[in-house]
Amino acid sequence: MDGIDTLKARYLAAVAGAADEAGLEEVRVAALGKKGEISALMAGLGKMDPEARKAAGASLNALKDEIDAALRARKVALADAALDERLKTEWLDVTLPGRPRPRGTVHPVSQVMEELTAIFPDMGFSVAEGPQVESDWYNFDALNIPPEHPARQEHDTFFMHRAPGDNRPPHVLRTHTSPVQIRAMMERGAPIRVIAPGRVYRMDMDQTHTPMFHQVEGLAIDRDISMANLKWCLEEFCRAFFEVDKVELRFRASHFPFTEPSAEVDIRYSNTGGQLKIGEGDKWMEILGSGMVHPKVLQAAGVDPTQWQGFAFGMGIDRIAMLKYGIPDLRAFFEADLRWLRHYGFSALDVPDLAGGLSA
Ligand code: 2NL
Repeated sequence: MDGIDTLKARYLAAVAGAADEAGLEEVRVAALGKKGEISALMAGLGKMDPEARKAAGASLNALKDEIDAALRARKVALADAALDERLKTEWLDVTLPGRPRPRGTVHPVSQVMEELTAIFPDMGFSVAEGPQVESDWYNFDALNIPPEHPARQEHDTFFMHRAPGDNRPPHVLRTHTSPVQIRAMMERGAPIRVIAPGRVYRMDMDQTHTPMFHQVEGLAIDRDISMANLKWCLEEFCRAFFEVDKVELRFRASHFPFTEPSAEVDIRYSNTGGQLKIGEGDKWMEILGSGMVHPKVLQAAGVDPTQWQGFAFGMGIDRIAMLKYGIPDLRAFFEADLRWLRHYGFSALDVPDLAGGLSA
């Protein structure tokens, strides 16, 4: 048997040399475990005579305590070292500036869509949607647009391709959202109050036109709806939309196949050093087209024109979004990115050439 001092030196060295907790546990089991070396020595005490047992027992106990203490200390040291190692690799400089995250914004057209679909429903209108590919009946015939009308020419409207021998009725990309309102009348009958916002398509591309744009149309049919109701409704809308107390609208006689009489509607505004103000000043800007729904249109939609009448209007959304949010140029919607949208985001009504450009 090794002397106590030899044992002690061996186990303390083993403890000091243990590389991790598992190694440390091996040392513990070898020395102090049930079948460990020191435990075996302790078991042997019983066979000694009392004098020798006393001396050996005391020194074995002291050895056991010392190894035990060394194991605990080494365990703490290993845990500290492991933590130090982690802190070396996982440190965080809390003084660094934050990483910029890309910010999104709601597109002005989407924003205006949301505004429209809040304002009109406040006046009792529901919101309707419909297909963007329409039969030429819904897009044209039902709206009293005759076959020879220029809008029905191949170069103004996108016609769907038909294979030779395919005799289904022609379909087009809708040129306005009117067909949505025709469908609503056919499905729901009169009385009805509905708006139809959405994408529309025309073969047009220049500084102020794009082949796809957005429109909102409105329709109110009842027993005795008049142009007076139309005027009030549009004034209420403009007040809410442009966020001004007073608006003034001017109705100019016009012509659309689907309304009779028809009127284009202008809004009063001023332009002081490029700052546009709605509701004051001596300038007029066209914002929409409107009229009393033509009896033939009611008839086509299954509504009896001897019993019902009403108004309809149509308005370009891109245009009024540009006006409200001070965006001078359609290119901001297409070529541009968030920098443009952010730049123009909320600088409303402050662009010099917008009105002139729009009504041209
Ligand atoms: C414009 C003119 C207008 C309508 C759209 C309409 C719809 C039905 C019946 C009758 Cl279902 N009319 N819509 C009426 C007048 C004018 O739009 O210049 N829009 C930008």
